[in-house]
Amino acid sequence: MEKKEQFFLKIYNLGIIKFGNFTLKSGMNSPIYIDFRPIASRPDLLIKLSDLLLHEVPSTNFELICGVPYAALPIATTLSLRSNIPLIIKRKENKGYGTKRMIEGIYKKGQNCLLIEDVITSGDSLLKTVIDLEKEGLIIKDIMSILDREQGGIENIKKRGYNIRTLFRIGEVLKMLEKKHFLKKKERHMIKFFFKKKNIKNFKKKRLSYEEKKENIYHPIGKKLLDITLKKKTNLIVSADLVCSKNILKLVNLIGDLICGLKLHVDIINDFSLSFINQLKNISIEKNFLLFEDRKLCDVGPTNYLQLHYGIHKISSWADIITAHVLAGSDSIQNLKIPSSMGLVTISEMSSYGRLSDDNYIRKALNISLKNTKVIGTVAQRKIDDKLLLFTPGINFSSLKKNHFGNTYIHPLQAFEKNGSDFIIVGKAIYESNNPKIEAEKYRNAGWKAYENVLLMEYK
Ligand code: 5BU
Repeated sequence: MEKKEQFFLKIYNLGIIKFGNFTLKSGMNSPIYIDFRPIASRPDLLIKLSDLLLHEVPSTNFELICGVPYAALPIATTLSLRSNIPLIIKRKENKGYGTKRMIEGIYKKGQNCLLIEDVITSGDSLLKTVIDLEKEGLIIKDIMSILDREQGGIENIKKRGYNIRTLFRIGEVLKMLEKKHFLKKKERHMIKFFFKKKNIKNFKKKRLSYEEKKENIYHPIGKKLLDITLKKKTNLIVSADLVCSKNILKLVNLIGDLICGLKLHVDIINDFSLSFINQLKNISIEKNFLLFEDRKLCDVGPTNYLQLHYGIHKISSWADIITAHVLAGSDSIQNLKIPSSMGLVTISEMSSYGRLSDDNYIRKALNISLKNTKVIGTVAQRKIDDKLLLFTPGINFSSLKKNHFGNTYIHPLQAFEKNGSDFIIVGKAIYESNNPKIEAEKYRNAGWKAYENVLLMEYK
């Protein structure tokens, strides 16, 4: 233990633990951020670390070593060099050209592979790697992590039948750092807070109610959408992807009472006119829902500005919400002169099959969204910061529709439970059905039930 302690104090001095307010990959907030990457620049410490890991591996019955990308790569490499056991490299995403392999190196199906993870929180990203390796026919029995944040990850992995061990546990190391007077007063305070939170539901991020969300959202349109949702008890936005204005009006008359928003693609409407929009606007006021133009602005700022305010659609004159990609960077949505009565919904991660956005892009898109005061929320397929509303398209009850015409579909329950959605967006499943009203009722009820279930589940 002494040896391990000494070692930890050395790596601590490299700045591997940071104190502040961080959002982790899983979407959880944390006052502590741990990053082992600086060790890559210290060969002496890398060697010590891999020797400690080798000493504690659950068994020595493995023929390959693999690190969870990217932080564990240099550590796994050193382990391979120290033990003379071959390394394989797991890619985060396939390179899209050449062999398109997800795993590089020499290996055979049926070989036993030791997996190395740096920090384990929920265990979700570790499980993704395990699944990818197993898909290649490799056998994963043993997993070694450097530090366990003690937030349920180890139990989660063990439950699935893997042997997992960790070199350090957050509780132990923080206590040790305190004992050795390595921590400042403020840091000690943060740790106390950390432990308090940790005892509640494994520090799991709880789902905020719509009422609580309202406190977090400053934009009037964001608040208005939440008010409507609460009043009408519906988080359903219907996507009326119809090409004839008469049919849109017909649909809206049927389902207007059941929705908090109506999503349009005005550029697909054959007989678009501002008088049609006026009629729609009147119904939206009468039935109390917002008009959501899914324009997906995606150009440089000045062009986005023109597309928003001019042309035959004059979107800014009637839409309550408009969507925009942030592919062109934060400035592209900065000076759009959006009316104060209109909110922006960014697209951080589409629901489409084979979407190109990776974790890095999504993180940057979410950051841009958080910093822009016009943005009320975003489209993403994961949990996001509570200061944004989360819109989820690609909703269908039927599992047969999992991958249909390039879109992927999930059940409303999954949207709320897994992704932390606030609003479900449903198109074809409603407007193509024989009875859109009944179908809209079903989706409305399912969306609301899913929301209530998640509230209960996490408030336990
Ligand atoms: P569907 O019929 O339920 O598949 O309709 C989904 C709607 O949401 C459709 O208008 C799409 O253009 C829109 N959409 C989507 O499907 N996925 C996304 O990531 C985004 C929008 Br952003």
